[in-house]
Amino acid sequence: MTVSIPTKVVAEALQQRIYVTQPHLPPLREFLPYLEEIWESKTLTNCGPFHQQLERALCDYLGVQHLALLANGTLALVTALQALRISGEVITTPYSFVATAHSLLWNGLKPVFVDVDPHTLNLDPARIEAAITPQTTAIMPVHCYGHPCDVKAIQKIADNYNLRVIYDAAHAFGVQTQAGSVLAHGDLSVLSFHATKVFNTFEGGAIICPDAKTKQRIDHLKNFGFVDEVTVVAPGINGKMSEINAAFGLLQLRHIDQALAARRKIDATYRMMLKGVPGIRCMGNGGEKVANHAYFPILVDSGYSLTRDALYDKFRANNVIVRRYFYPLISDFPMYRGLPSARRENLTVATEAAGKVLCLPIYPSMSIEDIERVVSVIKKG
Ligand code: T4K
Repeated sequence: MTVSIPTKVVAEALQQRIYVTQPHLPPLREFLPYLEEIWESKTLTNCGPFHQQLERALCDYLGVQHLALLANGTLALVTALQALRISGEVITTPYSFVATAHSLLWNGLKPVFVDVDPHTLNLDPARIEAAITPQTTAIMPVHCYGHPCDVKAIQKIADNYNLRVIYDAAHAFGVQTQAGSVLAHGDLSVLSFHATKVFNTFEGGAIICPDAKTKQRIDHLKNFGFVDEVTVVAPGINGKMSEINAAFGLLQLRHIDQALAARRKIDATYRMMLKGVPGIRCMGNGGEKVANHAYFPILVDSGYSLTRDALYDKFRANNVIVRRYFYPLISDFPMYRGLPSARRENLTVATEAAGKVLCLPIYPSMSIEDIERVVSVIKKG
């Protein structure tokens, strides 16, 4: 017996998967000379020449004074908190990747969740003061999707209450406001160079710091606390970036402007194609002068023909792997939901956004045909 499968079903199954992102990879042949140099020198790690070169090159590219490379963004967050000797309670956002709050738990700190602003989905400064207690020592906001936080308002509160500010800037590589690099705000900013990020070193991260002394402390902390062969000043971790990752970062820097330009074009194309689709809202710019288009979040409102989750399932059925960044909220995960600040009624804006958001695919090599395929799933409803 022959079973006939409708041609439409076959065609859909044969369509290539489109993922929410794909890492930007320069031509392999361009990486080989770096590898030859590593093979020649036999320096594989421990802050070797490529590591040092990348730190300098990133300072120049990003327009910041001091930068310490780390093995990934999570270790960079954990180390940043240690570098400033943060204790007690830290005010943070529930609307982020779970690593933001995990970095606090790894340091024995208590996260205090505060709701987000409905436009930027970043920590709402108007709600921070009410969450401050005598135990509060710091604020950890996130420049979510690379959209800048209200850095001025946050700094004002921090100054008034003598709090430190550590920005989780994992999404904010290259973002600039009118005042220059968004990474220059607060006491420290932390970047991620994970494979899924705008600038990737396979795995990697960095801490941006304002002075050489803090950078030196971070450099000690990421190397077990060693200052010299016989002196250990803190219970540091092994957080060093390897020479292979650093070399790859140097190569990536040669291609980054091209990659950012490609993202800009895709962002503009989506906005043009999705204009006027009822119930679909593209998240606006967060006031940045130079954006990095790290993500393309849309909000699925009640005016759309499907719920957010039904649209998510429909995408999957069409081999388009969109993601619900950031659902569930961090405050809903088991290790956080018992905290008083994790109550849903305390986080209504974040809860609503987590129920509406879908991040559409965006990456430099995305073709116009792929963009059209993504948009057609939405338009078919
Ligand atoms: N703070 C914030 C605000 C963050 O967003 C993150 C990381 C951190 C801190 C911590 O930084 P790191 O310690 O990671 O440096 C991904 C990433 O793993 C994570 O780095 C990122 N945030 C988060 C938002 O997204 P998943 O679980 O969504 O990743 P995954 O493996 O599902 O990848 C998404 C898609 O990307 C895949 O469907 C296909 C594509 N992909 C992924 C990888 C890893 C590739 O094509 N190649 C790859 O190698 O978390």
